[in-house]
Amino acid sequence: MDEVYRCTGVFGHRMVQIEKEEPAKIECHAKLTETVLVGDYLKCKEIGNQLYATEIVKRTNVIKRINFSGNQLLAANVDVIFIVTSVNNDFNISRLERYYIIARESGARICFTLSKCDLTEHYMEYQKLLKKNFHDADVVNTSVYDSEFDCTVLYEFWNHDETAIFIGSSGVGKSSLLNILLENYIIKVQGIRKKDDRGRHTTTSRQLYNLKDNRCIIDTPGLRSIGISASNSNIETVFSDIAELEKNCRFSDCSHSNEPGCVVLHAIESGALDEERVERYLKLKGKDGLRHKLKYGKPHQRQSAVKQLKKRK
Ligand SMILES: Nc1nc2c(ncn2[C@@H]2O[C@H](COP(=O)(O)OP(=O)(O)OP(=O)(O)O)[C@@H](O)[C@H]2O)c(=O)[nH]1
Ligand SMILES: [Mg+2]
Ligand SMILES: [Zn+2]
Repeated sequence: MDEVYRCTGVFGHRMVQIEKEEPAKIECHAKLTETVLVGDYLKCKEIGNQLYATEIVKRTNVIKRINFSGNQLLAANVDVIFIVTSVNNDFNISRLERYYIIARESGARICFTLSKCDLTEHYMEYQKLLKKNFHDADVVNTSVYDSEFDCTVLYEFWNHDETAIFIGSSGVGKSSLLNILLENYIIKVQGIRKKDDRGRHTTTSRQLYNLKDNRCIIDTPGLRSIGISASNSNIETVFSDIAELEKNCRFSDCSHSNEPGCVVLHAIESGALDEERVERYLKLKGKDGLRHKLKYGKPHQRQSAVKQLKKRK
């Protein structure tokens, strides 16, 4: 008879870890041709004293990005996505927009997790920046080194019996947060680079952990690239103000370069739209950037809000 087990780790192509009384590594049966993901529920069968994964139970959702070889599926059956970002030099709105777009596509609930809030007294400004860029987003402040920031605040977004996942660049402190939730320092963490606060890709594979209250959490390695299809409708969700505005350009296929009646250029020139945001929007849509198009050439050296904030510490 088939038994169903959760996949907690994937090793190479055919070997998966499942959650029995003890974690166990088993092979995929030849008839299972689809790639197994962390978080999958697997039908397993005993054949000649050996347990094999034979089938993947229908997934409720998947998280995916595009990489050089096409769609890459990262995890399955996830209820809550914590997009982790630290309040230091590694804070990068463009990267967060990409994480947010892939997170939204999965249909899971999303919560931005500002990590390392012990590092700056301006952490609320980082929170404001996130709320400004991601309208209705939930944002929490955490630190594993300062008890003023209680990391169990994450439980407000994540119910019993649900699966959550940490995504975010290398070094933002995903595994450190998980060690706190596990109340056990079992996951390796490593210092970040001094010059730019980037991580060292310490976690190298996705792994699902069980917390004692029946919540599950998947730790992931920081992604080196977050590819998104230019037709992903969540681009318009993140940049809804620009997407709305450009409908009023005189030409429906306006490239916002030098067309008469371009409301996007007008909004940039009047200061109503942030030029860097428009650049990021066009880039995600696979279009040429604005920089070389603007009538007044390269914009004056206005510093972005993020740059100003980083300088303040
Ligand atoms: N100041 C401060 N440092 C932290 C905090 N959380 C993590 N760190 C440090 O940040 C560094 C990276 O932490 P990790 O937990 O390994 O980061 P990660 O996101 O898992 O990184 P990858 O596994 O490479 O994706 C370590 O030196 C941690 O001690 C925090 O709340 N405050
Ligand atoms: Mg890690
Ligand atoms: Zn236009």
